[in-house]
Order: sequence, then structure tokens, then C-alpha cells
Amino acid sequence: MSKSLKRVEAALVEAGLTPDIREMQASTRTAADAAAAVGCGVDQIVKSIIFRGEVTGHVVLFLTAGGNRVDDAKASAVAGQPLGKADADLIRAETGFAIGGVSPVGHLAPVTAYLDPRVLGFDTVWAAAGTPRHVFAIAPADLLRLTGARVADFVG
Ligand code: 5CA
Repeated sequence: MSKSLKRVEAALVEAGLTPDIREMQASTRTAADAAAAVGCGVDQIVKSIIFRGEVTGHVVLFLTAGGNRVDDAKASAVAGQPLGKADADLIRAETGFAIGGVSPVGHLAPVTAYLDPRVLGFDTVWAAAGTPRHVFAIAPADLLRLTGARVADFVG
């Protein structure tokens, strides 16, 4: 099992959840791919969109319903600092994940996170489990608790 996948599983167990991690035959690299693989609506896939905080130099995580797009200006206002592009190296260094498999949970260090309220409209949502082939199911309330995310309007 990949180290990234193990970190996600451990984070779920540590939070008292029973991990429901699925390995898919097809890629789950994008939200559309993941929705097709799971057989759910695209908004039921939680994207982990990462920016670089231009003041802190650290990553900022926006947990977004699969069909929504992060609005840069709104996201910066919510984060309280200008946001720039996070390159793959910064994402890997701070989260431990590679693009396409960035999970909302199981990061190397605590990450500042914000949650799109659209995600709260479902009983269960699915997110990347650390690889481009694995996803896990989680109740939105548990996702909030595990990530410490603040619910905010940052979509365009
Ligand atoms: N596994 C799927 C569904 S959970 C997934 O990870 N989707 S995602 O949307 O959370 O991650 C893909 C995102 O990575 C893209 O939306 C995009 O914002 C970001 N991305 C893609 N290429 C790059 C890149 N070169 N640099 C930084 N971010 C990128």
C-alpha cells in the first residue's frame, strides 16, 4: 500500500471512523473521473484545490464540490491574503501528496482549509485518498471535523 494511502487511512482511524477507501479500476485523477468511477454526481466529489498563501508561503486548501470552481478573488478574501499558484513541489512538501491524489486528510502537517457549503448538501461525499486511483467516503460533518475547515463562500 502506498505511504500516501496509509496516511489517509491512519487519519480516518485516528478520528474514530471506519475507513471506506475504494480502489478504482479507472483513474480518479479529476472530479469527473472520480464521479464516473464511484457512480455519483460530480458535486459529491470533494476536490482538494491548493493555492500558495503569498503572505505565509504555506499552502491553503479549498475543499470544493466537484462541479464548482474556486473564484480567485473570493478565495483570497476568505484566506485574508493574496493567493498564488502552488507548484507540485510545494504541494508535495506540505501535504505529502501528488497532484491528482491530494486528500483532504492525512497531511504531513496541519493545513489551513476552507469548505464549500455545497459539500454539506449530501449525506456522503467522496474525496481522494492519496493516489489517483483511490477515493474514500465520508460524511461532510466528519470531513469538517477532521480538516478543521471553515465553511466559506469562495466559489464563482
Ligand atoms: N482525485 C481527484 C478527485 S477527488 C482530484 O484530486 N481532483 S482535484 O480537483 O482535487 O485535483 C486536481 C486539481 O489539481 C485540479 O483541479 C487543479 O486545480 C490541480 N492541478 C492540476 N494540475 C496542477 C498543476 N500543474 N499545478 C498545480 N495544481 C494543479
